[in-house]
Amino acid sequence: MRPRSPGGRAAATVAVLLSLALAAPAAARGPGGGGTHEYEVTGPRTAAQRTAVAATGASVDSIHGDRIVITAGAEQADRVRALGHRVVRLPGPPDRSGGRQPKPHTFPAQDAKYHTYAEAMAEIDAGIAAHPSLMSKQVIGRSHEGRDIIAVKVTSGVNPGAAKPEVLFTHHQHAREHLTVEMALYLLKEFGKGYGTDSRVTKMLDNRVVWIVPDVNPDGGEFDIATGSYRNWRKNRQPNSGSSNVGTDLNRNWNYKWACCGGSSGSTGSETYRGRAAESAPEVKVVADFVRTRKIDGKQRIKAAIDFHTYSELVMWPFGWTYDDTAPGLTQDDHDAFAKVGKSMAASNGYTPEQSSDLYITDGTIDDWLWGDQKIFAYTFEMYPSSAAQGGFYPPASVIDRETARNRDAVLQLLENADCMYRSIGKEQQYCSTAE
Ligand code: 3K0
Ligand code: ZN
Repeated sequence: MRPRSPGGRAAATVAVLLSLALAAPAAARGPGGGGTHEYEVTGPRTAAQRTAVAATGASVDSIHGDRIVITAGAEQADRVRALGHRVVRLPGPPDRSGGRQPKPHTFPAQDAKYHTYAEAMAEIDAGIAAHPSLMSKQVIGRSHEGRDIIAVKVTSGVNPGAAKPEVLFTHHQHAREHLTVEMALYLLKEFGKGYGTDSRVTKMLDNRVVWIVPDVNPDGGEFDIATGSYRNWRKNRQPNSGSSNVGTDLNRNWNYKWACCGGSSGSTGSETYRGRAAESAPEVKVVADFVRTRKIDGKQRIKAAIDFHTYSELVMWPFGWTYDDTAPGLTQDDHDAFAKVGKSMAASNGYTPEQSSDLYITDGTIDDWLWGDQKIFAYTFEMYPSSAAQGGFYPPASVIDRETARNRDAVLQLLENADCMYRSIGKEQQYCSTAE
């Protein structure tokens, strides 16, 4: 989501999408679907201009130079036009049926390698059963529709008495970003396989506690595939009283500077509807409550985090609510440590590193809350692909192995830095000299 490749690739977007989506199903219809579509918008070049586009209630899905892709309803698209931009509707999600009749509640036939909620839970249970001394599962709460939201704890029995620094990985706040669940399953597999065989993994699991929340938005994810074709759904599935519009954007519902700064919407029909209050979405409350339980004797055990999203291939750090690099609660040293480790992770996975607000202003995001409220070094990764032309939110299943493994080194880097993020800027003594 960054103006990093003006020209070539962007210019091809519309043409490739048109060819990709022949026979594509209508986007985001159905109960509370609201008739949203993706549009290519030509014109906005600056973060402020993109923030103005987002302020219409659209979600900004990718950015290439002065061309951006948004998801919006027809009225929001008109408002974007009124800002003076060119707006062209794109085809709906790709048809991956392979010519077969869609089967409700499953991924389309050609994407069967992606895991439904039930399949992901079953795979996780099997992984835990295979590595009972390394992994355990906690049900940390339930989604609006009553699905379990789980956290998997991964750590070895070595150093049992130590307060090991903890690292949190969260996945799938946005329903259509299914690749992020595959990322969680990949990490669990790697940790299971690598403990005792890979020295880096072994060292980390002896000295860290890893928490993986593989599916923050199970209801949204299931809704997205409920017809057997994709619906391009983003939010959760919580009804909004007095409105037929369903859902809250979970990544605008966190309790730090919620609704502060024009980075979310108060309209239920918006893709970035922030909810009626911070933590009004049960899924956000569940994860936030879990994070708060990790504050023990007044000290937050979780030191670092990654929240996985798609797409655009970015590594981002806070804040999203302000364009400024530093702000109350985010010092120059904090910023420098964020940027140093962020750039190093990006060098390993080939993503683009930047502050979240370089894209557009957001408020009520998980990263701003994790840092602003809990002082956890929290990053957002926007995974593959870099553009809509490569599949956007729906990359083919053939890329799952490659694109999850692509983040292996970055994840290990974060684990290695988590005990003292300020070591990365040569300030370990100043910030981490007492036992952390
Ligand atoms: O912190 C952020 O900037 C979040 C970016 C994220 C969002 O919530 O707008 N982008 S996404 O919705 O396309 N995954
Ligand atoms: Zn997302």
